[in-house]
Amino acid sequence: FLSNKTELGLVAVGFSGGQCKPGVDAAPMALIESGLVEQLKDDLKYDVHYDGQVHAYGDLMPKTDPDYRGMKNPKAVCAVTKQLSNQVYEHAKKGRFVLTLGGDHSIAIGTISGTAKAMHERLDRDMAVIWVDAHADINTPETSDSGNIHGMPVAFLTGLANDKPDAPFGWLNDDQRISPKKLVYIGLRDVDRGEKKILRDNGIKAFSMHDIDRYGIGKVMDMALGWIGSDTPIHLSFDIDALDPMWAPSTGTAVRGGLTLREGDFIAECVHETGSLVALDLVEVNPSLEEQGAAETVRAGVSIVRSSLGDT
Ligand code: NNH
Ligand code: MN
Ligand code: MN
Ligand code: MN
Repeated sequence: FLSNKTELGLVAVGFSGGQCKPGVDAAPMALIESGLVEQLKDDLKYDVHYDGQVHAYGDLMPKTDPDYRGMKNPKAVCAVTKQLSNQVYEHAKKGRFVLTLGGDHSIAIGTISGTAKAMHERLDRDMAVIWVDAHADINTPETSDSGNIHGMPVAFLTGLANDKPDAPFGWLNDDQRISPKKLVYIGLRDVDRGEKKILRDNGIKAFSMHDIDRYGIGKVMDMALGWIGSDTPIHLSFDIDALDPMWAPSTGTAVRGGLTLREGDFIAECVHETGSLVALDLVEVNPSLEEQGAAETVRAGVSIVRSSLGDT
């Protein structure tokens, strides 16, 4: 009921300005070169709408980009996410499932705002977001220690880091935002002090690795999907660093004690089975880090995508 299941819009985003390590912009090409698009077409029978490009948004890059409220590259991230939001929206409003290959996690400001707007328009419904990550990415510019915007996208998307209309991300309208009540985290294990307070103060649902150890991934998925409820469109934003570095070593901020690849695939399969999944982001694969592990990390990324799209 939510999207025409055979139609898929693919957006490849070669952007790394939400953090400081180069190389994450090369992930879309690595994923595509490993045969992902053919697999979506031939094995999973999707009608793939892809413009054949990895977008680097070179024309949008500002000449100078001084820090603003401690944020690094604010103008660049703002311009890229605004443009990406429209690209994703154009696919989603046609009823296509939207697959976005990042890039660092700052791009979720673009992808989620794009699908949220399309779901508001098409279905008059608030969309839910499942954020699978070692990190909560809900720092405000003021609580962030790093200034890296990839640690802040959820704060902007929920409106918790309210911004003035003329400031970066002032372009986000209410219909492009999500409710903190419709947000669920899975896989957390490296959450900053300020973020913990934000999660607590706003009653945000979060399943940490501790919860997964205690209940098992099956029960956690039942609880996560139960919280969201049926008949709600879901956007899955999957940071590859949610997986243990054993499975995904090539990522900017690897944290030990993470999900097995099988648990990651299981999460994706369960969300697919709801029939409510409307979009997937796969982010933070960085093939230039831990080069011996790059192929393994790309394979893990492909596996998560396939599982999200109905491969069993
Ligand atoms: N919380 C830290 C920050 O705000 C790290 C975020 N890094 C990530 N997030 N990779 O997924 O900078
Ligand atoms: Mn078509
Ligand atoms: Mn992240
Ligand atoms: Mn992360």
